[in-house]
This record gives sequence, C-alpha cells and structure tokens, in this order.
Amino acid sequence: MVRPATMTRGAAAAALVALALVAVARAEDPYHFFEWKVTYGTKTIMGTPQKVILINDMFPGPTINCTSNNNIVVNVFNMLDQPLLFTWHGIQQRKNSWQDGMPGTMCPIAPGTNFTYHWQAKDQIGSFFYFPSIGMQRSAGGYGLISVHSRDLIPVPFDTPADDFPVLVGDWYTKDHTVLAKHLDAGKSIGRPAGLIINGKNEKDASNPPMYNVEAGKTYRFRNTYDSLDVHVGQCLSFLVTADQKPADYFLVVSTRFIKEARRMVTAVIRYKGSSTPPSPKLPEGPSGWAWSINQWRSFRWNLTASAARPNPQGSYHYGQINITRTIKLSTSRGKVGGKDRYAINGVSHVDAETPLQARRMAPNVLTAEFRTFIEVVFENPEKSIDTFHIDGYAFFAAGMGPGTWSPQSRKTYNLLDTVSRHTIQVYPRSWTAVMLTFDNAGMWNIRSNLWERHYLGQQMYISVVSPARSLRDEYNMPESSLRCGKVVGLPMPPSYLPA
Ligand SMILES: [Cu+2]
Repeated sequence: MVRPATMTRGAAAAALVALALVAVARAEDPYHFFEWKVTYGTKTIMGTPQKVILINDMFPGPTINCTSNNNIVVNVFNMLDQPLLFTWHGIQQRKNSWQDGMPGTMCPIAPGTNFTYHWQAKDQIGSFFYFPSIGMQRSAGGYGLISVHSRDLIPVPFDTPADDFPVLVGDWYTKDHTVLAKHLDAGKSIGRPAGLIINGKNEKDASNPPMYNVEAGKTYRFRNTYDSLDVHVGQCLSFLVTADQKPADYFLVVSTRFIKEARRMVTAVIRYKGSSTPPSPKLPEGPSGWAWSINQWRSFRWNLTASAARPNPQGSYHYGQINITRTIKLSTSRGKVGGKDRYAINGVSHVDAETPLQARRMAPNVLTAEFRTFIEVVFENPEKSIDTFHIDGYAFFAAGMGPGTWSPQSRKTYNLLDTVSRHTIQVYPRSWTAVMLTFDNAGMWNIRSNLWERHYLGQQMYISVVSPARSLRDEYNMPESSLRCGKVVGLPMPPSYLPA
C-alpha cells in the first residue's frame, strides 16, 4: 500500500476511514469458533478440594480474544447436572438480546445438551468477562475473560503495550454452589467468602511461579475485572503499567474495601526479567475511606482531545446536551418474605419465571422503555453497604453520585461533559448514582445488582425496549436455533421482523 509522505494527520484519518468502509463492504467480519465442554471438576483453591465448574478442564475458562466487530460462535456442551447459561458481561449484543444469556432472555441449556451462541463484539473495545448466570454457579467458577482489541485502523492514545495481562479477581467460597443456593433459599446468609483469588489462583499459587513477567523499561496493559484501583464488583478496567522500577520481583496486591470484616487480600508476583530479588514482604497500605473512592471515580474522564476509538453508545459524545425524556428511579431495599431475606428494586423482588420474559414480553417485574428515548436512570441505595449495578445491552454515562436521596436539584452536580461510559456502576451506601443513556438497543435486558447474593435474592429486573417499526434494522429475529422452554414449548416462532 502506498502511503503519501506529506499527508496531514487529518487527511490520513479520512483516508483510513474510507479504507475501513471499503473493507466492511467487501467482507463479513471475521469469525472465531469455540467449543466449550462445561463440567464439574475438583480443584484445591483455598486449601481443601472442592467441586468447581470447568470449561475445557480450565478455571478460569478460556479467554475469548477478538477484535471489534468480530463474530463469536461458542458451542456450549452442558455436562453439569443443572441447567446452564452464559452471559457476556459488558458485551452490548446490539439488536441481539437473544444471545444475552440471562434467564429472562433465554431458555437454559439442559443438562447433557448443547447450544451454540452467536454474537458480535459490535463497535466495542476493552475487557469484559463471561460467567454462568443461573443460580449461584458463578461462585464455583465457569467464568473467563473477553478481550476485545481495537482494530488496527483505529488509533488508541498509547503505544502498543509490550504485553497484555489478565487480572480476573473474584471472591472465593469453599462451599459448593448448590449449598450456597440452599443457604439463601433457607433464608440464611452465605456469609463472607473464604478469600480472594486472581485468575483462579490463591496467593501462594499466584506467586510461584510469578504470574506476570515484565522487562524493565517496557509498558504493559493489565486487563482487570473487579476491585483494586477501586474497581467495583462487576466492573472492568484495563490499565497501563510501566516497568520503571529497579528490576526485581514485586507484588500486585488486590484487597477488599468497604466491608466490615477484616480485609481480604490476595497477591500475585510480577517478575522483572532477570530478577533474583524476592518481593518485599511489606505491602503498601491501601487507601481508606469513601471520599478517596468517590474522588477517584470523579477523576476518570474522557480525554476529549485524543483522537481515538471510544465507545459511542449514544450516537453522540454530547450526552450532556440531550434532553432527558424520562427519569427512572430504581430504589433498592431489603426485607423479609415468609421470614426469609429478600432484596428488591422498587419493592419488587424478582423471581425467574419458567419461561423467559422475552417470550412473554410483559410481566410485573419488567419496565418498558420507549425505543430511542434518552433516559436518566437513578439508582438509590439506602443500605449500609455498597452496591453495584449493571445494565445489559448498554453502556451508559454515569453523570453523578451523591449522598442521601436523589432530587431534581441533584442534577446541578452532574458531570455533563466528560464522564466515562461504562456498563457497571457503583452506588455508595445511603447514596444515589445517576446514569444517562439512549435506549436504542431493542430487546429484553437484565438490570442487576452484581452482588450475587442480592441478585439471587431478587435484586434484579428487566427492561423491555421495543422498536415500534418491527424492523430488522432495529432488532434481529429470534434465531431458529433458540431453545424453547416453559409456556412457549410447541408454539410457533414470534412473527418475523421485516427488512428496513
Ligand atoms: Cu451485560
């Protein structure tokens, strides 16, 4: 390819855009095929052998490594003794909630059967993860990283890192996931986890051999899902680390924050090439207090001057200039039903139905949003502990956070210029968080607490976004291969959408 030497930066960008359009017109985006055998296995993660969920004998499961717009095909063989679904946390599933893998959107894959997911990482870059969405299976593993790289043609505002490291952090319970579910069903708490793990490993195993190997002077990208840089439960971040210290071994430390009990902590070793110096056993003090955390959140801003790929969930970066057509307040609560703990949103504690809501379209625990309206969603958390919320199918702009209850006056404190768009947001104790988004992705989408105990006990709901045009431009048809369950068994497929 000839590249004129005198081209200005702007012209080069224009030329690249033209090239990209040609490429799209010529060929379908590349496909990646995966075959996953999901089984139980025995692993010793916190000292005692226990039953874990493995994918192709691995925990964490295989990484899905792809590039924006790639098509992903995953044939899942469920060899567990329970129904199974995978959800792709943070993947927006444009027009395609049929593949979102929550019990309200899909029928489960029955034990001993298989199902093939088809989805596209449409217009997204970043780190995401998948996990089994039914019951408490997530606590037994079955999760893994989804790494969506930016296309070569689209610039990012940093040099290509020397390497890319996953940091998948999770709570770990030594009890079986079915036992945890039984505890919750009986109205008991599952208590605090036994500890934290990084990439499926406890501290000892994450250090020997070292988990991350670096060379002095180089910069590395860490793909992180969970809590460290104050990454809240269910959040994903990737961050750059320059190996600018004296070549030696160092600890990467992950510790919990904002829980009453003693901190849970896990470390992994980062080894500089050629190092023979063990890591210093003296770990740095972590930050403390809410204010630090909120301030750090405020410091996450878009670099509005960088020419770079960025999520564009609204078809406009100027989210602060769009008129809000509706405010949806979602207040969480905790209460007893039949003497047992339940969690709720706006007083409704969600229970999964035998038939996905997708098939029924309307149910009392489903909110309806008008297609393409720009909506402000306010999460209120009156509890004493922090919560985090995720909206499937979307990324949103977290415009504001504050103490107490939200009022229209609270809008004066919003960042309407350069907050980052994300799929999961924290709500501090006795506080609110307001997010803004255009409901332009038709389908049935789960809104959930990422605290899985609360999620299991009803702190989740669905939002139904229907395109009145009934056009394939707005939503794909229900795939012929969709599993059927409950009330829709034997019924014909819903009427097809028509080409635009
Ligand atoms: Cu999601």
